Formats: sequence, C-alpha cells, structure tokens
Amino acid sequence: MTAAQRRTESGPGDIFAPPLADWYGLVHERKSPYAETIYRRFLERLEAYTEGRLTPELRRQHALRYLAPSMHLLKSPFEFPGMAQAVDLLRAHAANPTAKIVIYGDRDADGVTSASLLTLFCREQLKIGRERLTTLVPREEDKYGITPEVGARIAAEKPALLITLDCGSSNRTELLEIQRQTGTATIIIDHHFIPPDAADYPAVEAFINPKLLPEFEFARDYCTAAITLRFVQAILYSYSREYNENVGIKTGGGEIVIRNGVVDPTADISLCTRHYTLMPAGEESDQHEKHDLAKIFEHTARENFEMRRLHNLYRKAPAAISAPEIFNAVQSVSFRKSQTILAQYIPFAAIGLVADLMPIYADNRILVREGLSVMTRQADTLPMGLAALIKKLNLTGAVAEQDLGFSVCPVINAAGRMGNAALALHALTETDPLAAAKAVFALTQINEARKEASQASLDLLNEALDARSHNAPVAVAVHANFHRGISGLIASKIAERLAKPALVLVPDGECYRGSVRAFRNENVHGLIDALAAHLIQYGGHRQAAGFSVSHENITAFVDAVFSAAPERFAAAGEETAQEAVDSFRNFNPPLEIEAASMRMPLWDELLIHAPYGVMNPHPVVAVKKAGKVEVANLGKTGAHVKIKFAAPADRNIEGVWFFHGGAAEGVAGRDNLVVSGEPQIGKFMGRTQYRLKITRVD
Ligand SMILES: [Mn+2]
Repeated sequence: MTAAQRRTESGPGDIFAPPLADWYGLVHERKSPYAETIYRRFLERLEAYTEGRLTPELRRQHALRYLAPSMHLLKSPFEFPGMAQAVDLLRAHAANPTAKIVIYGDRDADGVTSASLLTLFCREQLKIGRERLTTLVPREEDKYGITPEVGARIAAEKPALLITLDCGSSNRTELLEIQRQTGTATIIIDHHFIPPDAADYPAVEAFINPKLLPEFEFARDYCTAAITLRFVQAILYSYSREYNENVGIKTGGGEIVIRNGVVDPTADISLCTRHYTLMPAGEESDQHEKHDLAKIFEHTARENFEMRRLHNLYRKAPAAISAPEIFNAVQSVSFRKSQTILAQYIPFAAIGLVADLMPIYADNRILVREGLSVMTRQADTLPMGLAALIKKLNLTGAVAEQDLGFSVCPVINAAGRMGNAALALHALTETDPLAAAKAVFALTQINEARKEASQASLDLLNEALDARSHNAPVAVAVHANFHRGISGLIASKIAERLAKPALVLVPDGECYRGSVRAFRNENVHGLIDALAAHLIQYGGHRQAAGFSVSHENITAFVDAVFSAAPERFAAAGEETAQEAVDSFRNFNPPLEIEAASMRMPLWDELLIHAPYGVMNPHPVVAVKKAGKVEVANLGKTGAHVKIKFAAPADRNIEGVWFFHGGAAEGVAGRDNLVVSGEPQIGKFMGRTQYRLKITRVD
C-alpha cells in the first residue's frame, strides 16, 4: 500500500468532520461546493504535510485562518525568540545620533526586498539619516553569507549595530571576527538552516530564525522578508502605551495573561495593569471594573469587514476563535496609525514569500493576500521604486499572485543573478520618482540579459550533462561556459526538463561553484549535507542549495552524488512515502464543470480562497460538454491561441492557451472536448477579464 492510498483510507474523512466542516458554512453563507472542495483539500494537504502530527488546536488555528484570512489574526511578532532584543537594539541605536548602522542583505529577491524594506523603514519612520545608515548587498564575486571578504567590508564601515538579512545563521566565526574588530552589536534575521548543535549558533545579541520555533508553529515557514516585516511591526508596537504591559483576561475556562500579544503562562494575573473578561454568552460578568472583551469585539465588528466575519463566526461557534486571538485582533484594529504605516511595506514580504516558494498557508497566505491588495488598491501609497516597477510591468490596478511569480520576482532576482544586486536595492529604495523609473528601467534591461544568458546556458546542456544522469534519479551538468550567476536557474530548468533533481557546477577560479534544485520537493539539501566532506562550503533550503567544491575533489564529489542519490531519491516510477507526501502538497485534481455553467459568479467562487501557491495550489477545472469551439491566433506568431466556446453561459469567459506547442491544431470543429485549465480573473490589456488559462484539451 502506498502512502497516498493510506491517506485516502484513513485521514481526510476524519479531518473534514465537525467542527471544521461546519465552520465553512458559518463563514461563507453562500454555499459553493467548489469552494468547499478547495477548503477540504487544503485541510487534507495540511494533514499530509504535517504527517498527521497536528494537534486539534493547531488544526483549528489553520482552519480559521484559511476561512477568514486577516491581518488581525497574525500571531504576535514577539512570538519569535530574539524579537524583543532586536526591537530594543534597533531603537537604542536609532536614538543615538553617533551610532552607525549597517544592514547586509542577501542577493536574491528575498534578501533584497528585506534589505529595501528595513532601509526605507529606518530612513522614513525611525528618521535615521543616510550618513549613518549603510545598506550593503553582495558583489558579483561574493559567495553566499558573511564570508571573510564581506566581513572585512562590513567592519570597514565601523558599525555600532549590524543587521544581517537572509544570511548569517551559519556564520558564527565570521560574525565574531567583525565583533572583535568593531565591537558591533548584531541582529540576525534569517530563515536558512541553523547549525544542528546550539553551541555553533552565532554568538549575537539577537538571533531571529523561524527554525528556532517549535515544529509546526505557524511562522516556521516564514521567509526573511516576512520576518523583517514583522520586525518592523514589532517596532511600531513598541511605541504604543501597551508595550510590555501585562494584560489579564478572565474567560469561562480560566485566566490568562498576555504581554506584547504573547500568552505568558507563568505570569501572575493579580499584577496585571489592565483586566478584561470574556464570558460565554449568557454568563454575565459581575466584575464591573473589568473591560468586557465580547462587547469590544462586537463594537469593532461594526466598522470592520474582517472583524465582522470573525465576530459572526464567534457568535455561532465560539470555539472557532480563542480569547488571545480575540484580544490581539481587537487591539490591532485600534492601532490604526501603525497599520497604515505598515501597509506600504507589506508588498515586500509578499514578494519575498513568493520568490522563495514558501508555502502559502497560515501567516504567509495572509501576508501575500494583503500585499497583493495593497499593490492593487493602494498603489499610490507604495514606496516609489515598487510603484515604478509595477507600472513598468503593466500591473497597475491589478496584481495577482501569478504576477509576482512570473513577472515581479524574476526581475528583482535578475539583478543579483547577473552580479548587480545593488541595482535592485537601488531601484527599490529610490525615493525620487524620476530616478526610480530610471533604475527600474535598468532592472528590466538586466532581466532581458538574464533571459539571454539562461537560454545560452541551456543550449550547452547536451555537452554539459554527465551521461550517468540519464539512468540515475539525479542529473549533474558541468560546464565552464554556464553563466555562473544563474546556476540555480539552470539547475531548475534541467530539473524540470529531466523530471529529477539537478546539480549544476561551474568552475570559478580556485573552485567549482554549484547549485542544486529539487524537481518536486526532494530534500536536496540533505543530499549535499551527507556529502559535506567533499565540499568547501554549502548552505540552503530543503529544495534549493548552493555549494562549492575544490578542483581536486570534483570527480569524487560527482561520483558520490550518483552513488548516494538512489537511496535518497527513488528511481522514476517508485514513490517513496516522503515523495507521496511532497507531491500531495501540490496535488490538485481538476474540478469538473460543464461549459454551460461557466459564469462569472462561478469564477468568483473558485478564486475565493486565493492567493494560491505552494500548499494551496491554484484550482484547475475540466470543462466538459464544451461542444465545438472556435480557435483563433492570439498575436502574430500562432504560439498562443484564443478559444471561444460555442455556447458558454457567459460570453465574457474566454479560453487562452499560451505556448500550446501545436496541440491547439485540430481542436476546432472537434466534438466531445474536455478543456482543462486555471480559472483566472485579472486585468488583461487594461480591462477586467474572466478567463480560462488552458493547459490541455482532451
Ligand atoms: Mn530567503
């Protein structure tokens, strides 16, 4: 029996039972079997991803946030170990007019957006002058992380405070050297792997990494830009009267103490400065000196749509939302000014999350959703560079998750890959509109150069591919003319083309530099970790990692990859339990609909649980009874076509098939077609369109 079979036989039926099943109808009053199926699939996928080890409490938290995503439900940023120390450090240095601050961000989209976000916040909100705030990103020749060369450059700035973004977790030695030379305090904000032994953790004043949180905690899957946003939110919170205040809440079930949004099980409720009661309906509170949280909740629900949805759910199913969640939500609504300040920075977190392919669930989904909303509806409040980028990419007024993935992130990533990460940083932090537009233009030019370079590299694949790759569960390609900066991108393309994890190696002076990418969700970091003895340096994530190998070790390393791969990645056709779980993350059978039901309200229902992405894949529909269709070329080349259904219920919904590769020929005039694809709503050529993005016709 495969893992996939076991799953369908036991798990999902149990998960989608009351109360989680009931909440669906309570939040979404208009019944939609399709939207309900998408919710149910999310719960099943989550169960597979967490290997059935979720507690009922965590399951409740996930279901609630899936059905009613809201910034008001984000957990407190102070849940992160190191957050309070980081807040105090940055505030103290911001207040000291002679203290020099250095921000060092990694070169990819997550690193650069993190650095841009924090730089703009320090300048605009903390009023730290440019003369004492320096933001650095890697130069072309820099390897990943705080290398000795990067360390020397940072030390030369003589910082009193250093903040490393998207790197630093495995740089204990190099960071100690900077501290020895300059006496700087250090904050690390990063989500890369942490050393297995706590004795090897960097010796810094504040170390924020979600890998330090308990397994399955919400924020475990944050990227750096998302943590940086929460850092900024924590700083804004620290200016409120409520900072460091102990608040007591008496509920039907007992008493809790909350400080900075975090429940403190050890605190003494009698020492709290503010007191609330939250009693079940019917049980009136007799303590009049206490604030009635239920009443405040009801009050905020009157003027805020998301709070109204939460309050409705609470009225009908009080167990769906906890007392700390209610308290934090109510409090966040009252911080209107800091919410407004924060909003302009949320798109940076959304870009980092999508660029790093983080799972779009829990807090991540809330942040991407909110980031897209800000980019779409409040574009005039965006930082100048981001606004210029959206304009240049023709996304003004409608930014969807696929726009981030296919258009915004690649452009930001291109700069770092082509050896000029500073250009992306410059474009995103520029505050003069004209200069921002110029920098954004340069950024799109560098993206064009990146496209050419990756095509040129892929053209070398036949020469570069190690012959063993054909029969092994892994591919290895080595070539001196591969473009060094985009080895990760080349590895992704090879993985896609050969349907297996791929390693790419490029000679670079005294060593080879390599990138490895998973095809699905294979643990490629685990592979190179097991072969660490052959490597000079390595690091990364489960699905993507980088490394370097000396010239004398290269042959032995590649041999070792081919001998280690079979037991780590099953040969094609055999599915390991882990891979079954991994594929389930994005497992998404089409929802069957009939052509006659293709109406705009159906599209709205199908997209109600957006944003979609990893862990919450975009729904796919199979349109049956499509009848005879009309096919017309879209554009001049014939590479893309437009498909008109003979009698769709709604003439506005049209099919578009990009890069059909000839498959669209012969479709016109045929009967009994099943047309599959993604329902989309977006602004195309300046007007709102409901369309089907076709992926296949049977
Ligand atoms: Mn990252």
